[in-house]
Amino acid sequence: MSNFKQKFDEYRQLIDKSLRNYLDEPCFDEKIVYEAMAYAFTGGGKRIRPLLTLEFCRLCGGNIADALPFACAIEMIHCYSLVHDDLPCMDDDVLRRGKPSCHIAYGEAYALLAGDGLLTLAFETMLKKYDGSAVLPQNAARAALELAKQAGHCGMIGGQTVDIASEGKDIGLDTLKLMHSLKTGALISAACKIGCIIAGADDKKISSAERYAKNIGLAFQITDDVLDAIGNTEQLGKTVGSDENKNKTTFVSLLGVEKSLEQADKLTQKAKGELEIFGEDSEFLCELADYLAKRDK
Ligand code: GRG
Repeated sequence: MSNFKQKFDEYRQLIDKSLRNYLDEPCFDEKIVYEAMAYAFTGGGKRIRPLLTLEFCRLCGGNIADALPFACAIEMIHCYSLVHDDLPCMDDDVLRRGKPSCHIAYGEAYALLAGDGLLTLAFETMLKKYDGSAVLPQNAARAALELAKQAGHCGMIGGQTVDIASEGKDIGLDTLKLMHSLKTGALISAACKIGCIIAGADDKKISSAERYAKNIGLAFQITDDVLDAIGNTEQLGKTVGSDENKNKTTFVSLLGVEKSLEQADKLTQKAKGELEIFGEDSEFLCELADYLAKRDK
């Protein structure tokens, strides 16, 4: 096993365990939304966003334990977005992470509430006081503000809005890039920047982390489009071919598979260039950029 794979798996295990711990026991007998929230956490997510937060924090000299609540908050928001995205009024998908989507398992109303519950739990988790935490209150507030902005109507929700407004229309590459920079890129940006913020890094490092995020975010989405076009449902744990079935404009429909992969590669190289400021210790993030562009799930 290469070092990369080992570190990736260690981070994932830490994140999986911590997510569970941040979800306190339900405060009354009716546990269904609590269970739906726990369900939405589990089932083989790659945990890319929280992993980025932890690694950027470490690279900037911070303590991983201090970044953990923030990393998990980002994953909670990601999980909520997947639950809501799968609802019949959105993408109407029945399979997520190899399991029935949350609304298939718990019904639409509870899935909606579970998504809302995860969104609010994210802010509770970031703003709670943890024994021994060395995070400065101003850095915690800055991180929470960053996540609120990137997840909101000028970020991820904005991307989803562009997506819905584009349905049934022929959109060009610029609109497609805008949509994905918001829908996928905003949360990835938040993840990278927040890792730096928690470690108290300077603005130069935060800006480099943001540019790294923008490039891997777009490469990640291009790969997602390619996987939807030529991947396999079992491997991916979600329905493939859904973009074509829904007549969606994608990088593959505009550029074809080969050119899309070339673009993903260029963006990955650019992302890696942004790591120079972090020194030689940034090898893991270099390999992560490659992994994201070449992944098969
Ligand atoms: C709030 C309804 C609503 C939507 C927000 C982010 C988003 C917009 C919707 C989620 C669905 C989606 C396909 C987004 C594109 C980004 C993407 C490829 C998400 C999947 O992320 P991975 O591959 O998933 O990191 P895992 O399962 O590994 O966590």
